[in-house]
Amino acid sequence: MSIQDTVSNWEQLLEIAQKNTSARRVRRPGQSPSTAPIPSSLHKLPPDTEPPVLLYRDTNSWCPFCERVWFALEEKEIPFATEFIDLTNKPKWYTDLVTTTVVPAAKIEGKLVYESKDILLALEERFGPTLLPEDPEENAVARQWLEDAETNGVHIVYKFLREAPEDPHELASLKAAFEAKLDELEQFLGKYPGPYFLSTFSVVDISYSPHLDRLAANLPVYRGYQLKGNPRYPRINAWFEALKQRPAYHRVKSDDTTNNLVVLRRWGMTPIGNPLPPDPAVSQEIQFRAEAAERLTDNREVALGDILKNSGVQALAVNGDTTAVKEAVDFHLRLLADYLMNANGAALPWGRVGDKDNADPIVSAVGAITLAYVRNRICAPRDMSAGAATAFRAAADKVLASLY
Ligand SMILES: N[C@@H](CCC(=O)N[C@@H](CS)C(=O)NCC(=O)O)C(=O)O
Repeated sequence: MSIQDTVSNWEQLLEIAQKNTSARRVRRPGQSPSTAPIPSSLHKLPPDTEPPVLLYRDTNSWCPFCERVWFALEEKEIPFATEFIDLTNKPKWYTDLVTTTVVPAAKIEGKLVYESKDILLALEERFGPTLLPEDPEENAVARQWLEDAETNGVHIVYKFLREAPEDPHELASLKAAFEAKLDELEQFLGKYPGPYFLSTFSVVDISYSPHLDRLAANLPVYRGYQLKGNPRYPRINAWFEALKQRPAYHRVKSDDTTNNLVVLRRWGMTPIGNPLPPDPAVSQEIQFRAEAAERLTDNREVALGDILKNSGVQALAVNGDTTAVKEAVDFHLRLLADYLMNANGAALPWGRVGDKDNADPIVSAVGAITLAYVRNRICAPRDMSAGAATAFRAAADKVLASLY
């Protein structure tokens, strides 16, 4: 029996994975990103009808402002289409269309709107259920807090993360300004009953969520500062917990590892902790494992091409023949999908792969590169949901540990 036969084939893997998850994405051959989520309410549209909203957002799903709009569309269950804009090479038609040239922008029943706050308000005007309080006084507070979220979210809160003054006094004063802002958010959260900013979930929660999520992931790793579990911010922590109850949030949110790698890649910041921290609660839930396996299996051609092109693995080709390298990459991807589907829990039930004493060192090396590469490359929610990405990375680590 060849080592290839020790693992399920792709067809078997796709079948079992799809039985265990309802998550589906559309493939986008030759495009980036190579898959796209299907809005949860698209099925509500009569056949051959254009969705009422077209959202322009970034290709990598890294943009917190795009996340706001996506979150509102999912919360309000508005069917929408997405056009991805590559921010490293913006198409001329986009910069001609949107004068600020940034994302997000949206066409709402054909009318162009940009600036995330204005898009949220435009969606409120046109579609229910409302995410603004009906009580006039509370409504006025909501609109003011929405304005505040612009400055709090970006200019003040991110300064402590991004600016790294040499002078410790300057850093201390950035930290003090940051803490004062969070203290103010604590106060806001205490104004109305319940865990949200207002008496019900609203656009204010939506506006803060992408920024506070990113900060909660980044600050421990880049500034040694904990937001989650910090007794100074009990209401912010209760608010994080309340968000977790919302299905729309899970569809659009990222995970801590993605958020930390983005900071490293985009801003070149120096981590003082591991930017790939173990995720606090590695999900063993079968639907997340199945979603991860289904994504990998369905999109394996693109994953294989990406690994061959960008991971450096081709350097292991003997005499320039890449056939064996390709086979070994494919095999290890299958091993990963198989582990996600068939091995639950801590141990690899099928033990170490093949006969260790006679293992081909190049095959093992290709496997190690493949697994390390995909673990760092996967990006939520661009490629799969945050829960699935967490399960994916944990599985990649486990399979990697079984190679040598
Ligand atoms: N105030 C804007 C900010 C949008 C924004 O900064 N978008 C960034 C991505 S996170 C962007 O498009 N950057 C590309 C660029 O500046 O060229 C909003 O709320 O919509």
